[in-house]
Amino acid sequence: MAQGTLARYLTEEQRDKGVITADLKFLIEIVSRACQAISIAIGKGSLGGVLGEAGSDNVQGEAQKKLDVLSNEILLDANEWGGHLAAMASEEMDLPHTIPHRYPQGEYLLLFDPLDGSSNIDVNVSIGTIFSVLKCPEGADLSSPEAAEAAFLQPGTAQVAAGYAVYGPTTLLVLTVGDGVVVFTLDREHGHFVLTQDNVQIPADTKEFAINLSNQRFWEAPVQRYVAEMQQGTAGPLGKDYNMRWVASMVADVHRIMTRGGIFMYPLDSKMKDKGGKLRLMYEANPMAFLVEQAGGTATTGRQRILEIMPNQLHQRVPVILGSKNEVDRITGYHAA
Ligand code: P6P
Repeated sequence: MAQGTLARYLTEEQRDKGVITADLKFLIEIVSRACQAISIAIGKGSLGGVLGEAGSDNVQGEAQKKLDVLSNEILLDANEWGGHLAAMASEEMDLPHTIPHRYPQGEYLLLFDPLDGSSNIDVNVSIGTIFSVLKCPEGADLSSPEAAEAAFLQPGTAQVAAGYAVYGPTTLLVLTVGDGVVVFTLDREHGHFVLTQDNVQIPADTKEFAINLSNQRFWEAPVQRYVAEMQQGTAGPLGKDYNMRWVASMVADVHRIMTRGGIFMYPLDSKMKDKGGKLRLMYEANPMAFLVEQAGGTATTGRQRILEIMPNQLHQRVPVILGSKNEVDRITGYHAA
């Protein structure tokens, strides 16, 4: 495996393989540096005065943590001057952030959940940053934040890059530019990300599932059936004992699956049927689905491939079932039965 840094990997993808442009290379490097800054802020915890509520709500109506707001500002400030972006969109902002006229505009759209899993911040459990990159359509109307939303409404198959940083015992950056999935570990001493895993492959089978069981009474029949069969273990139709994990931080649960397989489910349930689901399509489901598929896994809503959903609004929510191919195919099959 080529030992090297993020800069070397991106240079090889751009210069040697022509997979990405110089601007996309620059964009990803900028985002990685923002993730380093977020990692440092998180690491300070109480000592940095960054824990607790910010005293405001986000567009989702959720109380914002101080670190949610800080992480969002770090990503906006890091990216708006570079000349590589046409606009940005965030879970923490109702409307897109258009590039101030004092800076040149670029060809890319950056979407992010600046700090996913923030309910875990104050209890010191892993959280993360999720990002997705699209190309801005030719002639898009970016004259105002309201007008700019339309430019983002592209299916997940249009992504040119996606990744997440997971702020755990170590800070990792997991990335795809459409050429497989690679993992970088933050070397805090030298201040850069070092390539520590390339060609990530999710095992097609697993004995581990992730779901919030407290919602069981709200699930649809196919999910009830599938989870019940896993709970029956070797005595049941699946013929094996399963283990369960639920970190309640999508980045942490997905990273476990990227590392050793598993199936993650936040399915549609009667409690939130009118909202369309819990997780957001554009900056949670789509980037994670791109990464999972690039690592040989599958990602559906239970009824359709996530990456093929045509979005109709920026903060749209969708059901998410992703991970080990044979397990995701099974429960997706139950939805079709
Ligand atoms: P619940 C975090 O708020 C998040 O958006 C995902 O990171 C996580 O998978 C999910 O919500 C947890 O939801 O209902 O278990 O708290």
